[in-house]
Amino acid sequence: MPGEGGLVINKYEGVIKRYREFLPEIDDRHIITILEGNTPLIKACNLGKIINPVIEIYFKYEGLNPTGSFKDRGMTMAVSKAVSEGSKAVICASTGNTSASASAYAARAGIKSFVLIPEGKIATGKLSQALVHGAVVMQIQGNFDEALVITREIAKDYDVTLVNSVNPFRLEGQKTASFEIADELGAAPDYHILPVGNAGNITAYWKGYREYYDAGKIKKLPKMLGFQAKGAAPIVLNHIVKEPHTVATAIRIGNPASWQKAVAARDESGGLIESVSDEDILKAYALLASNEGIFCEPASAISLAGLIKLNGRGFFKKGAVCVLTLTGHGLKDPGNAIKVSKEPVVVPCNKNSVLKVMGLK
Ligand code: AN7
Repeated sequence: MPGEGGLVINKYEGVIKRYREFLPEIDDRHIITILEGNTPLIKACNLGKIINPVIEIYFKYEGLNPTGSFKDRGMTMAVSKAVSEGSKAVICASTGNTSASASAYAARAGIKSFVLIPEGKIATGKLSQALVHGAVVMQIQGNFDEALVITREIAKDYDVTLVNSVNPFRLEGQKTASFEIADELGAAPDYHILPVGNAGNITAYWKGYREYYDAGKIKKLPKMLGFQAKGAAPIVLNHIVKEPHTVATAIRIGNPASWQKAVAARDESGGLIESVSDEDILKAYALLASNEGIFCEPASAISLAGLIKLNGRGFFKKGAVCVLTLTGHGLKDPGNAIKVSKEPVVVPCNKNSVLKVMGLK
């Protein structure tokens, strides 16, 4: 399309239009998009030296989606489908990001949103998003898993569309992240590393890679490496965790809805799902922000914590290409950033005092 001055502008119209041939059919007039997707794949430039100089590390920075997380890729598809079917309301249970995304896309579509979140256990930024987008926000006196049960029952019996990742359109949209990575690298990575909470995203990524492989767009498949927090690691432990706990509230989930699909992604790809301690999650979180200038939320930093863990036992061969999904933006959870950082210095209001702190006097 020619823009001003004859410049050719490639107009980006969101993930549905970009990857339409791989997605469920939807009429143009029903597409609800906030131009999600098209997020950068950023090559690590300093962490290699610190962690392992002979592997390639890339970050798929999903925090740069419109509501600050990967959920937007799935939400554009789920809400567009809901609208095309005449739905007037959506509902979800959420550890935070799904509620932020659902309420934003519902606002865009001009329909209602109802969100159930665990009381006191979601990051401030995410709560503010659901509220400002006009959702009816219900703080449940229970955890995510319990809220999801209630949500599923209501969606079954009433005229509201469930937009958790048990809605298959969510995973359809989310798989577009694999397409973007493969398009950009010209191949699949050797390893794809990501957090596992309700286990929708690992399922979606694996589906995306497989579909690209079947279409002949990539010649090999990656191994999927998923990570759960130690206190919320049902797949690793192979049993439901009744009272999950972790500083990474986004993945504080004890009974993932896509449990079996995540296990299939792990096994079919020849990958693994392991756990990492909160302490190591926070270390990776600070390491990433202070060495690469990339700010993600704690749950996202588990990708890097996982890579560091595996690297410590010599897991990666020379030249291995690793893509890490950074699922959500750091600004969603400023409290944790402040906790892991040095306190700001209080300085009297004069130049000399400032110079002293700067080490220049
Ligand atoms: C930043 O928002 O489950 O394994 O309700 O917000 O696909 O669940 C969030 C999950 C990783 C885990 N990183 O993805 C919700 C919710 C971030 C997240 C996950 C979530 P899944």
